[in-house]
Amino acid sequence: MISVTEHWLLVGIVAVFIVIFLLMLIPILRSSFSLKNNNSSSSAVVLEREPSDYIDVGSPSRTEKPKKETMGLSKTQEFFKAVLHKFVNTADETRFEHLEQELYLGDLGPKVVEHLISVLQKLPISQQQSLETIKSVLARELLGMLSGAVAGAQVQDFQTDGENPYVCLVVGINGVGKTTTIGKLAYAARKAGRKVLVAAGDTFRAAAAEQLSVWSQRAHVDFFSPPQVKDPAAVAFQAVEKAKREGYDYLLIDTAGRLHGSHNLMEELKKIYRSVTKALGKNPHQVFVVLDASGGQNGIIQVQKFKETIPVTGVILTKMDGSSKGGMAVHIVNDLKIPVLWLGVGESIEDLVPFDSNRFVRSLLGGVDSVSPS
Ligand SMILES: Nc1nc2c(ncn2[C@@H]2O[C@H](COP(=O)(O)OP(=O)(O)O)[C@@H](O)[C@H]2O)c(=O)[nH]1
Ligand SMILES: [Mg+2]
Repeated sequence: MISVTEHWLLVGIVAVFIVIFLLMLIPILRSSFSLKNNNSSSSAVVLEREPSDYIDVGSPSRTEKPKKETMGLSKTQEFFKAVLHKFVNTADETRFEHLEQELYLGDLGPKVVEHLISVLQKLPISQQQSLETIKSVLARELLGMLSGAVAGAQVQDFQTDGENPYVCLVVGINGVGKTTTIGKLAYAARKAGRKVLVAAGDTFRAAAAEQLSVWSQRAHVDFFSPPQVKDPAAVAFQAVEKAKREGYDYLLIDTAGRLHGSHNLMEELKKIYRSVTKALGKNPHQVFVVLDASGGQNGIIQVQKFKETIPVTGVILTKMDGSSKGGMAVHIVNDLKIPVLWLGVGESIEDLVPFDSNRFVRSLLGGVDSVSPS
């Protein structure tokens, strides 16, 4: 039997243990509570991020780095890999016919495909069956074709050659990614040290200016959209005047993109072009056509139409991340003699990669040991 004193002593010791145990639980409970809170407000946190946070703190694009390394070409790479494997492993006489048909599906365009087939046919049979030889011969030929219209490095680096404001018109049909691409370009140009202005020349859709305004905030650049002005040519004119007056280095003008078949759109673009020329005292420095890479051959027709209307200086291929039609870039450069300048590889502000023919060809072919000399 224990005495009353001993009984109370035991109760006291148990009570002390309970208190210590509870004190140890507090930090654990606290951290799990705050974790829950963070989770519930994570979308708000993302919206309020500074652009620099997109690089440094767990941004979506950081986790998608390989996409940038392959220039968004992983789907295109898979396609070409399967085609070439099949070719080198088939002894059948019809394999060139099959290869030709499959390369057409790769959206390289008929001229490019015919040339590649004729070069491969001239190789000795033993070399036709070596995947490495085939890849290095194709790499040499594709690089040659991509040198037909070289993307100016100074354009990709946002150099203005002392031409301020450096004015870029961004055109393309609806939904290809013009506004998104302007956001990405503005962000990259600002990071390159330029003072950037973006102008809402798409007055056709009410939400278009708002969308560009959001991108300008994300990119931390200035936004221009004069209220009540419905004529896109007048917006462009006033934007150039503002850029001149306020010492902007870089002006990006968004435009509407109703169907390219629409006569009105092309007339409107001509008018915008003339308007910029008038305000600037010379032609705009760049006219970028934005193309959705998943559109394949249809995109080639679009570029041709725009080229007939205004002097196009470069193409930006978007949505490469979801497309196996990266071969389009070769078609554009080789046949239309227009450089491909950037590739859009996703929906976030950093998902824009400067086009580089060496990296492009290596990614397309899934790596090349050496480029065979001609
Ligand atoms: N996956 C992906 N989506 C893109 C890319 N560029 C644009 N988009 C999406 O394409 C859609 C249309 O873009 P928007 O800029 O409004 O096109 P616009 O009508 O030509 O101005 C939007 O949902 C964008 O997020 C890209 O490179 N990759
Ligand atoms: Mg738009």
